[in-house]
Amino acid sequence: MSKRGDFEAVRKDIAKLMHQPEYDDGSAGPVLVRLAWHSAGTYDADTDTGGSNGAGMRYEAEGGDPANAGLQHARVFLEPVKEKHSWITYADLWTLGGIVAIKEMGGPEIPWKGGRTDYVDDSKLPPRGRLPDGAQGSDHLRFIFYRMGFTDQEIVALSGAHNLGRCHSDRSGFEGAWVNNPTRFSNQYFRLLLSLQWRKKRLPNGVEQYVHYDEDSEAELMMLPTDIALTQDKSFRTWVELYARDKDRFFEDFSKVFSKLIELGIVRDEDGKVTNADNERGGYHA
Ligand code: DDH
Repeated sequence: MSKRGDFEAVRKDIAKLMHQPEYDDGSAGPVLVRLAWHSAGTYDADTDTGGSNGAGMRYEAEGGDPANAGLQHARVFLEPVKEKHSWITYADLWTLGGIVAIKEMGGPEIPWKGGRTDYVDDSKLPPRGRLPDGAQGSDHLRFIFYRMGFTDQEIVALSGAHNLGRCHSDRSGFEGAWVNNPTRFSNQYFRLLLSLQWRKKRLPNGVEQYVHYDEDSEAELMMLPTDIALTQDKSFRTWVELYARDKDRFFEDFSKVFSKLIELGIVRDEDGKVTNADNERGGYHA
């Protein structure tokens, strides 16, 4: 048990659980990043519903959304950290887990502040269907991400997270990793999007994705239809090209936009204190 509000101690314990020899590519990192993103990516700016406040994925309505299949692994990885630092809210822990994982995998430092609540406000619950569907194209990407208040540039920067981790046919129906080293954060995803020939492949389960057979590693790399859409849309493509040639710019923009993502729906006063989290019922102010 650490002192209430000692987020440094929590960060250290999250960093320690990154190495998971029995899991996927030996790292808990990618799935922790996806947990942070899905906890926040339900936000709707118009109705001010969804977002990371409330940690709604603990409950069936949100946790059982097929879009969240597999994220229980990330929640289980973090559970010992919650047990040890019981003062931290799940909403803070899940977002902090993502940014610690990105840093541990060689990514940028991402600004993070605590203060999210675990109180579930029924009037703020997101309906299912708010997270993106990889089988779609650029119209869908804009529909989903404009709803959260992101621009085309931010959509492309966020998509660079697909440099990490992999698809699992028993979770999303898609299969494989985007890059050869999926536990090292870089701009490789953008470089491969532009430099390789991607051909459409129908998997045995009927799902269609794009693949490239890499001779060096003798591995098949993959892209989702939504990833390929970033190269086909003029406005998106400009940013893919920039991030493919300028890794520092990608790191800088990714840091800003991921930080914006995990703050969606959180209102703070000038001292950074959250003003729209119900503390009485399960929240904690740093
Ligand atoms: Fe993603 N993502 N994602 N993604 N994502 C998947 C895996 C991972 C889409 C679909 C999928 C973002 C955007 C999109 C990560 C981070 C981020 C999988 C595979 C699918 C499908 C799941 C599975 O089978 O286990 C689509 C569509 C979009 C979009 O429309 C833009 C964003 C914005 C992020 C982010 O973090 C900012 C990560 C990391 C993974 C790897 C997870 C793992 O277990 O490994």
